[in-house]
Amino acid sequence: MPSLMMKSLYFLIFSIFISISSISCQKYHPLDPLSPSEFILIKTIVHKAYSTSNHNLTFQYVGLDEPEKSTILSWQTKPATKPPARRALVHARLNKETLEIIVDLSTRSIFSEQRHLGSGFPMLTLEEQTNANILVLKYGPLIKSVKDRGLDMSQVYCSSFTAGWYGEKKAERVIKIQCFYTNGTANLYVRPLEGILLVVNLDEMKIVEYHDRLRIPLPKAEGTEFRASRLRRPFGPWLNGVAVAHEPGFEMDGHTISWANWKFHLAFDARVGVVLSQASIFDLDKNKYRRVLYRAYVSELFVPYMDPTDDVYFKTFFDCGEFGFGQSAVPLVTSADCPANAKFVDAFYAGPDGTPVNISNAICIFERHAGNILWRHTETAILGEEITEARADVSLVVRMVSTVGNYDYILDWEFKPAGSIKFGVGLTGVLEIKGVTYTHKDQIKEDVYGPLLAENSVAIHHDHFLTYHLDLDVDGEANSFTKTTLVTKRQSSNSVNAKHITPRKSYWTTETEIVKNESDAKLKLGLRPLELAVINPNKRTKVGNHIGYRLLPGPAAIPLLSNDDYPQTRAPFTNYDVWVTPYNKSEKWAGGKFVDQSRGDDNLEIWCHRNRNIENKDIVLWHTIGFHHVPSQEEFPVMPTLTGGFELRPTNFFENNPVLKVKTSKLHVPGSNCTTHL
Ligand SMILES: *[C@@H]1O[C@H](CO)[C@@H](O)[C@H](O)[C@H]1NC(C)=O
Ligand SMILES: *[C@@H]1O[C@H](CO)[C@@H](O)[C@H](O)[C@H]1NC(C)=O
Ligand SMILES: *[C@@H]1O[C@H](CO)[C@@H](O)[C@H](O)[C@H]1NC(C)=O
Ligand SMILES: *[C@@H]1O[C@H](CO)[C@@H](O)[C@H](O)[C@H]1NC(C)=O
Ligand SMILES: *[C@@H]1O[C@H](CO)[C@@H](O)[C@H](O)[C@H]1NC(C)=O
Ligand SMILES: *[C@@H]1O[C@H](CO)[C@@H](O)[C@H](O)[C@H]1NC(C)=O
Ligand SMILES: [Cu+2]
Repeated sequence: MPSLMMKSLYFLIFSIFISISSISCQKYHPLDPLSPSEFILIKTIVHKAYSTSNHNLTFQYVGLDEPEKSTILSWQTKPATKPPARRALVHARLNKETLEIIVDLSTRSIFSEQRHLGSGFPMLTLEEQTNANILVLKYGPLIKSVKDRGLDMSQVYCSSFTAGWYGEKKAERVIKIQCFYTNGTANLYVRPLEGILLVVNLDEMKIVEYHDRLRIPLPKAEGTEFRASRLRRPFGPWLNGVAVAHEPGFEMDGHTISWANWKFHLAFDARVGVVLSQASIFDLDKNKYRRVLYRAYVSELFVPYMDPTDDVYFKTFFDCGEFGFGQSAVPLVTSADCPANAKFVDAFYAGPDGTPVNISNAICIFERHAGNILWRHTETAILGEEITEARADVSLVVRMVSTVGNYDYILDWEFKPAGSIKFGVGLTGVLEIKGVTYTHKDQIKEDVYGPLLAENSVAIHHDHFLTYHLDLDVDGEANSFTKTTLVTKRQSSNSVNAKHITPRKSYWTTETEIVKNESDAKLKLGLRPLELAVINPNKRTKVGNHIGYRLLPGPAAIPLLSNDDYPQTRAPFTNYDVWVTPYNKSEKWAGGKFVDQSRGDDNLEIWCHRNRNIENKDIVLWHTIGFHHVPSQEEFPVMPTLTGGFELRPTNFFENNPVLKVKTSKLHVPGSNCTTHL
């Protein structure tokens, strides 16, 4: 979705080496995100190497080129030895070409360089989008169109939208621009100047197309405001802020976080945002940490809009690969985005000139005391005694919010003492609005591609598909993926073996299959009774069950676009809710490496054509959760959060309840335990 130009004002360009001392004394981890000083070093090395071609080189993406998993794991067993080489992956544009450069920070040199000759372009920088949005404001034909509509140019703001790919042979790096009218509202996305569309060539920073097709009344500013300072009475309901008595009980050593029985590494990447690594859980019986998850992050977020007309059809966004989910992260607001006692972490990415940009308070970490029950039981059968045991549930949440133009995505990673990791997503922000002539539903006799939410304002139907990369290492790398089907069995009364005939006619039981190859692992989940797990086929509990983790899937939303429609050919990884691939360091992003204007030749679906063996291998689980979004009036002018998510939950991983012997501190708030009668 579009880049909001105002956003860059929040960011402070971080200048030079201040933080080095504080960083170098922290414990080093090979998966640590690139630090501000490392970004500066990368910039220096790249500029030196490409000095002949001057500094027109732009850094589109700079991220950690992580060492191979085997290298990291073997180094961790003998940390006194030399750590794995520290390298960065740079996607750069130079002279209208895309370069894929690997920089070696240890030797301060270019490790490898490749020109990308295939289809697709790298992630867009926020600055080039802002520049394009500002460039068009001086364009004569646009100024004339605005004047012709009787509007004031000083109230016009423009926003950029990736162009997608619709079979064009010629590959020019372009972006489409749509303009909006503010005039007293901060909610510009709901006031489109319908009919006006510009195309800007980003390599030349030149307007290459201009359209003014329609005259549609501008949706009203009235009723679109969301700033508390501009809203008028009546207000309500009154909500108490989040009161938390505790200091969050976690420790952070470098980027490694320990909390309750969990330990994990937290990193940040410009393209995908939060990256969790090496999550392990302490097992009281075995008196050691056991491995669960090697790496997890949102690898792509596909958002196709369902309006095939001239000014909208191209709106089929890949928020990670095109806009950068991490780059779009915003500073979090204490006591609203996160509870008052949350701990905040700053995040960094490379700006277009390679200089680090600081997103302050990009991530927050807090304990969630949601008033839930961890487990309980009341026993009344023992005469003369009533036994009640109850334990309060507490979890640790890592949160990030990414604002990709009009939409805000809240991403939560929640660690639970009982062994689950919950992945949550919240959708909020402003809907994509299309201006129409209609002011009442009864006037509409055609398909307008979404519901009318206010006069002259249609909110376009769309989807959100989030594809998570989940590299589980359940008690080690060698894992298998199992499908357990619940099947109905008939109980036959004349069965020869039936010793006791009961009146029951049926029951269900389980049939488990170890999935052998990639093609058998891709699944469309419906309402089928199916249990999915990643198990360690080489390890069993004392009573013989395979050690494993279950996937409790999130909302499944099978794509409704036809398979031959361009956006769907670029996002075939959404055709299934679950995929399993063997670990391969370079298969990181479900949408492929170069997603802007990609042509569907590099993505998760293509990789799986090899139909590799996945049994007793180091495997990666990919899970897509989806939302078909039919907007409603409550979502205007700004949308209350809609949430979804999924869970990884231990299944025969522990010998018994891992929180049986949990100790909780009881807080007593005076006057809080009063009882009334119903
Ligand atoms: C660098 O970019 C500027 C502005 O687009 C252009 O005028 C100049 O020719 C470019 N230089 C090279 C060497 O490409
Ligand atoms: C802009 O807002 C002012 C003040 O509310 C109003 O008088 C004017 O008509 C508005 N102009 C347009 C073009 O909406
Ligand atoms: C990032 O920005 C925040 C807020 O301005 C500041 O407190 C912090 O020191 C900055 N971090 C670095 C490394 O500059
Ligand atoms: C995948 O493995 C299954 C056995 O689990 C086998 O029946 C199937 O033919 C294999 N698929 C391919 C395409 O090899
Ligand atoms: C890893 O994946 C890439 C991209 O799919 C492929 O080109 C490469 O051959 C794979 N490497 C191995 C060892 O399978
Ligand atoms: C509240 O709980 C405390 C401690 O258990 C107890 O002493 C007190 O009597 C309770 N008050 C009420 C109103 O139940
Ligand atoms: Cu939506």
